[in-house]
Amino acid sequence: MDLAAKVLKGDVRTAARLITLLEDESPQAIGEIEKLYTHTGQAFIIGVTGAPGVGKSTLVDNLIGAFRKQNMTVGVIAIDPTSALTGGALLGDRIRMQRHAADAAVFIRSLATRGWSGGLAKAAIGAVHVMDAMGKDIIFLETVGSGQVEIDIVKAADTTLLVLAPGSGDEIQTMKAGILESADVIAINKADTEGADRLLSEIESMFSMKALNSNDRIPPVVLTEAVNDKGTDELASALREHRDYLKSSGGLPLRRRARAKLELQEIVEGHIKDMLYNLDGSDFLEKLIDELETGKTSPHRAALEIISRLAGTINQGKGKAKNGF
Ligand SMILES: Nc1nc2c(ncn2[C@@H]2O[C@H](COP(=O)(O)OP(=O)(O)OP(=O)(O)O)[C@@H](O)[C@H]2O)c(=O)[nH]1
Ligand SMILES: [Mg+2]
Repeated sequence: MDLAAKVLKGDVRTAARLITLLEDESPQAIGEIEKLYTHTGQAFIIGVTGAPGVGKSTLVDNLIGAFRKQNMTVGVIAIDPTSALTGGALLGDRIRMQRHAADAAVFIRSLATRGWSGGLAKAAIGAVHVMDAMGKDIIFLETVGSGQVEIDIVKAADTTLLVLAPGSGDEIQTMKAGILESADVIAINKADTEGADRLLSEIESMFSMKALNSNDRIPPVVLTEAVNDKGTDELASALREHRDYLKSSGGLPLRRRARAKLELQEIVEGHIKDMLYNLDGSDFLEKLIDELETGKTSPHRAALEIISRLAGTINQGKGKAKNGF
């Protein structure tokens, strides 16, 4: 039996293996994900983002408990952007979510890519497909909201949960632009610590000013104490309400379209990067560089020549990238 067929039957070990192949950007993974693609689209995907250490994993662990009480099956993909540098797995996240490790209906996976940062988004979306095809009802995608790639990943979710915590001073100011705007639900975690109320009123006044200028939906803000499992049910309800809102407002297909677009862009970029990489050191490229040096061509003209050459390669069917998909 192929990997995809086993994943469709819910086989966790095979799913884990397929995600490893995705991380390694293995060509075998391409075919398997292709077979799974038509079986996806059922899961509800929740992106969880926020600064390092605000309590994302502890909150997700609590939310798993809340959704399991309703008999929903859950997948978790925890992404660590730093692991792309160290190549290491994210032990911290798995330890925080240990409570559900023995539950067969819960599948938790940390993700690290070793290649260029774009590979991270590609592997993350691939891992979502795997968990979706396995039949998980809810999929959490946890990522630190620091770089553009991580923000893109979270934007590709159905619902984005932004986690804030008091204590980091200019928390809101330092949030990467775009994150606050893409939040559908906000949790102010570590409500047991100094400054949570102040953070709450800052956020509320910010959104009430915004509300005067637009008809946008104001995200609900929930106070949580993840270490004490407090506020979990309220947070789970806020997430469910957003899902219902997306369904009733027609916003869900738009989000899914945005996700399909992101995935498509990642794939195209992957192919093009592979082709450029293959050109490196070739006579064609060296000759162009010679011409640049001697002023026979301009960078813009040389770039267009490269592009038309790549297009020609694709037409001849030689452009099949080794790793891209
Ligand atoms: N006081 C307090 N500490 C908390 C709370 N929630 C989480 N913590 C602690 O904050 C630390 C970080 O928690 P994590 O859940 O790992 O945070 P994270 O956002 O997933 O961290 P990264 O994945 O490393 O970005 C841990 O030591 C938690 O025990 C809370 O509600 N109150
Ligand atoms: Mg974490």
